[in-house]
Amino acid sequence: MRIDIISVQPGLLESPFSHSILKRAQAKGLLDVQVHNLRDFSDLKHKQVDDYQFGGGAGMVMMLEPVVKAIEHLQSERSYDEIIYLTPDGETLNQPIANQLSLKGNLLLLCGHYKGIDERIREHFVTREISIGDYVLSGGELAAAVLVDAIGRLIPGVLNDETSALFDSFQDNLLAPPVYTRPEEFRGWKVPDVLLSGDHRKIGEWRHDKAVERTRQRRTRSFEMKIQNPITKHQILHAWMIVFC
Ligand code: 6GU
Repeated sequence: MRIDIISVQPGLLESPFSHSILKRAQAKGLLDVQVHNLRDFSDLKHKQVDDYQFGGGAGMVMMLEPVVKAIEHLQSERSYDEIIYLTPDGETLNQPIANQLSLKGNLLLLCGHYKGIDERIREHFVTREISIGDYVLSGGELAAAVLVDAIGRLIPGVLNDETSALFDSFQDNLLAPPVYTRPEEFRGWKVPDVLLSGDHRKIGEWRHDKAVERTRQRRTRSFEMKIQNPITKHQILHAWMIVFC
């Protein structure tokens, strides 16, 4: 998968993709992330990319021309499955969206800044608008990093144990169950016996029950809808059996 990112703050995107899983994904040739400085596409003397908004009011708007130039330059090199504008008023990112985008070939991400981009870019180029939550960041870069991480780890071959993404929180509409590692006891705090029992069916059931309990406690509003899917429990148990038995 290839992801191009257009940004006025490319420095903010220097390190998020150079560590751990995303670094490995790129080293393996499964993911290629390229960041482009919007200022390189400005024809103005001081590489200006923002301007006052028509109608007045505080706050600058990202100019049409440099953004169009950047998009069309990239489009001349490859075609994009989606041109995604990162903006607080976009649809809120969730696991199904990340799953869907991880199946694409080429993505172009456009990071918003200031008051946002000229509306005509949204009308004529942008195919999808994504937010990472209902709070305001100073720019779309950190949101783009979040999106690339959520997508990148889902590309087949990126995670060591390909099945592990299947068991993430949200993939089965449930939050993840608690996890433990050594030592078995610390300051008298013990690891639940069932996890040490070696009985994988019981462990699977315990994990499912804990996941349900956690989802009920922490996602009360959406819980009823999620747990009403009667095949979920069966599917999860089945998946655990495949992995461990
Ligand atoms: Cl995508 N951009 C900005 N500026 N703020 C955000 C966001 C995006 N998502 C949540 N808050």
